[in-house]
Amino acid sequence: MKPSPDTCASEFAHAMQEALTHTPRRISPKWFYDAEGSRLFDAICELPEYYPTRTELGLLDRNANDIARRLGPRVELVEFGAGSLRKVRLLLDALDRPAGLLPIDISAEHLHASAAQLQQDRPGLAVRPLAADFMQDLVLPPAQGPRVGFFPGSSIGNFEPDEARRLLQRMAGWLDRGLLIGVDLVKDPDLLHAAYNDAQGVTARFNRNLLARANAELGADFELSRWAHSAFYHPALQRIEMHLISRSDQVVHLCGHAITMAEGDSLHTENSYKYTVAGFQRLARSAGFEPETVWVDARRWFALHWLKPAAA
Ligand code: AVI
Repeated sequence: MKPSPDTCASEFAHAMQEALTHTPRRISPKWFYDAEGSRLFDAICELPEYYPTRTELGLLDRNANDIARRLGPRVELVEFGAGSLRKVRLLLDALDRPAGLLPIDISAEHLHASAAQLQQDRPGLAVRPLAADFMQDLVLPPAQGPRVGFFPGSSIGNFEPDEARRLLQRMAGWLDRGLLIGVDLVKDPDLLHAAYNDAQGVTARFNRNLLARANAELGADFELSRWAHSAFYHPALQRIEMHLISRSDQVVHLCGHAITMAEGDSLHTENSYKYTVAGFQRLARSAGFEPETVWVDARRWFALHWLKPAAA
């Protein structure tokens, strides 16, 4: 497919060109999430090795009443990176007369499908989906009740700590009641390694989907079989790094550019930071929140933090 000048002027085209022509080669993980990427991420959440989703769902389920009491009555929930809306259903079941739900996600198609399904299941709830990148300027519609943020899945770990602080600061400005946020904990590197190198290769497909998306949307000619998935834990930085490694010398064409990659060259596609409870509380404090309660599973794999806005 020959790319049109329009597609080559898109933000994604710009991000891919920048990533491939600068060293170190690096791109934001937000570009994983086209419709197929969102579907693959949902499949990752079902994998036996990928413990965060199940562990967080267990925490929400076991502590739903306690959580609901702390969040308070008639709140409007704002879910960041909403995806399939599976987790927020548990919260909605426990909350006292929730005033509404504002799910925000970058993947419009996936968001609208999940929101329509939820609206059908809960006709009395005001569900107002917002397809947006909450890292960019975002204007929320007028609130329908005290606002509580819900940011599950440890998606905060996909931001660099400085970016994470800035994002939390912005959230503190939007949320008058507080933020419930899921954060993956520092743990045995073998468990982390397995979670990002699953036996069925779904994470590898998710990683390579970035290239498939560039082929489909930008007319690029990545040969997927010539790119290896690599994910490893960096203990000093407390993060999983995900890369795509060129398996051979090759030339890739993207929007009029011929880009040369040597065997072994890497495109860094994602970081997934892990935090201790105290480490995350420090970050939250530096962003204008006061950590209140934290729920942790018995194996200490995952934490759910309830953060209140710090008193002015
Ligand atoms: C969305 N995010 C929290 C996932 C994570 O674990 O960092 C994305 C992911 N990447 C590979 N597997 C899952």
